Amino acid sequence: AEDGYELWLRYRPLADAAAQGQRARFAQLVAPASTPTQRAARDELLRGLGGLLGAAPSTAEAPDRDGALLVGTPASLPAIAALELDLDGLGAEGFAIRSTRVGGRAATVVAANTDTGALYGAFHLLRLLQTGQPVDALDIRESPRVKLRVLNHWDNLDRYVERGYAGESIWDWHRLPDWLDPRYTDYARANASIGINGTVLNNVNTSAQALTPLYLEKTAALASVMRPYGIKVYLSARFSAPIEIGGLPTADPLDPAVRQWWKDKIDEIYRTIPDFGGFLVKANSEGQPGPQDYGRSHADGANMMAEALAPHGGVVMWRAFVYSHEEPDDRAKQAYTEFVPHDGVFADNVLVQVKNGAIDFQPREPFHPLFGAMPKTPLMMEFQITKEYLGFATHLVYLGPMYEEVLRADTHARGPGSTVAKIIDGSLEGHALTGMAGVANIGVDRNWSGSHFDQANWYVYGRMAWDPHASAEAIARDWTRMTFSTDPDVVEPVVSMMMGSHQAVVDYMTPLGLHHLMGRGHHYGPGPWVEGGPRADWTSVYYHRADARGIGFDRSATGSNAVAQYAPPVARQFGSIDTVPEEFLLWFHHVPWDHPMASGRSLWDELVTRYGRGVDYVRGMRRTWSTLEDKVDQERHRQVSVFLGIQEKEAQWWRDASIAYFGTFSRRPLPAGEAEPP
Ligand code: GCW
Repeated sequence: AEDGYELWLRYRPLADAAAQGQRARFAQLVAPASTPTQRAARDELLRGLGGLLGAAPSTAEAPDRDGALLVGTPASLPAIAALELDLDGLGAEGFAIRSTRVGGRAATVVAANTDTGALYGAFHLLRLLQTGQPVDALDIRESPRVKLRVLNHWDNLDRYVERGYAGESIWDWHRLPDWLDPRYTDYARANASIGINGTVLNNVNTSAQALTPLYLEKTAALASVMRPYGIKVYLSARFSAPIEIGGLPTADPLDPAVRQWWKDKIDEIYRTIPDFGGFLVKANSEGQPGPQDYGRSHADGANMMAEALAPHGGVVMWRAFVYSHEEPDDRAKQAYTEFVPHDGVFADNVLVQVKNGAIDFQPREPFHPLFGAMPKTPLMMEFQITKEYLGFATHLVYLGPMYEEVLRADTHARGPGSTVAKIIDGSLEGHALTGMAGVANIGVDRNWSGSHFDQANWYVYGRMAWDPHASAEAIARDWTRMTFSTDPDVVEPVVSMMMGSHQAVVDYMTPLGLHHLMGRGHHYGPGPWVEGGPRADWTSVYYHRADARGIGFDRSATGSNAVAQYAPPVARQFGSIDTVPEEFLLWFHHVPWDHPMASGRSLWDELVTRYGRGVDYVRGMRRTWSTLEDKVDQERHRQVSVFLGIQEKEAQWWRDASIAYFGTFSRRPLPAGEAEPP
């Protein structure tokens, strides 16, 4: 059934003519299979080539005919050693793919320095075939530009997934460690196919239970499934674990007994899981315990763990998504205020993990001011793949353009061209330890992500973690070809739907720099009127500040001055109402309703127009998708159609509710052609 379970690894037969030629080119597979990773590569090629070409290649120890495919390392395969390829510079995870001749016969070679590199090369070759690229004269060298490419599961041990819209957690803790669900292997294959090499199994809001021996056994079992695919497991660590499971009276990071407890715990973890990746920590944020509970700093907390992890090669990923118990003057400023003073103080194996957006994964945020402001500390990007603020799993929103926009943003930290991507890949400040995290959208749903199109967000995240300079559109094209069809009459309309879908959701939810206007708590649907409750920054009115004069959060010098956290050229650009890009206008300024916009319309008219434009885009996607009825299998076509119907209703809901509410402040009529909300 076309239920989406196979993700982008469907390996449906290529069109006949193409398959004929490729079958001869890949008639014989020469790939060692004496390690688990080698077997994973060989099995994937047999499965993939068998599916795509209609017949799996024969296997042999050494090439003895035209059309051999050699896969391995100089150490694992003598025929590859004999080619004396230049594999320098490919590192431990890169690969080369070459069309060449071996013993006078035509051959294709996938070569790497390690088994994992060869596995990545195997997936790359399969992708070329799946996407219909020419494979007759290959000369490819690829290696990842980011070292730690990690999924963050916000999965609780009882299988509830925080902000998860694809069913329960895939980690079946109750049946672990004995029962290894085959889904774990498919998860590892999918991740390896896009280069993801780490997974944090449990939620950042975690219980200390995850660090008890019982759960370490279960984690070790999962690690054994991930290992052949080059994936390390990590755990979120609760800062107060020494109290909760260690029986100590304190978790003060400068207390010797606490330090000893973490050292012993970490030694125990590595006895159980020798290649354990390390810890992810959410501390002193949203009520989680942390070093500040003892008057210590984030660096004190992170370094304590880092010191114990270092001898084992583990890292600490310390989150910068922090906000305090006290109400802020501007929550957007807090991470910078708390972290910048510690630049240079963090241990070598600490990365600070910074969310995409100083507020919180909004449909659109300007890049986080920490990027560029902590040159001595490796900063990780934390993207959210699950769509907490973007319509959950029913709205079709391709996040590639959003990731790309942020990665290409110029921090000016070292002059023009200091993009966020260059901070993430370490090239700007010369960091070797680099990373990107994506909050997973994976659950037990048959299609893994809750909708077919949300698989694309998992996919593009992985591809951009491998190469933060990659193009969202090129990746969308690959994904569409692998997932739906290589027919250009499918690919072009689907890619074009995807590419405009992010701007559309921004338009119908939070246009022109508005943010955090979703319903309180669940974050689904409009709630710009939300006020009251325990703290100001848990309301919407805090963020939009609409009044009779205008709308928007003044973060310029006349307001919270959050703009001053950016490098001077950026601060100047964002800080002036005349130069700030319109998409961030209301993020940085409180703007009069009559303010003239680039379109010639007033701010109010522009706002209404944007809301309407977002709804129209969704209608357009419905029309486009309906033309593909004969070109996409019925099962998937139908679900996407129904979901687009939900999205249209809800885009309209967003528009009407927002305009009706903001109109009570603007007291202006709707511009001509924009109907009254019902
Ligand atoms: O976006 C908010 C979410 C919380 C989440 C928190 C965080 C894991 O609403 O559910 O908690 O961010 O990132 O820590």
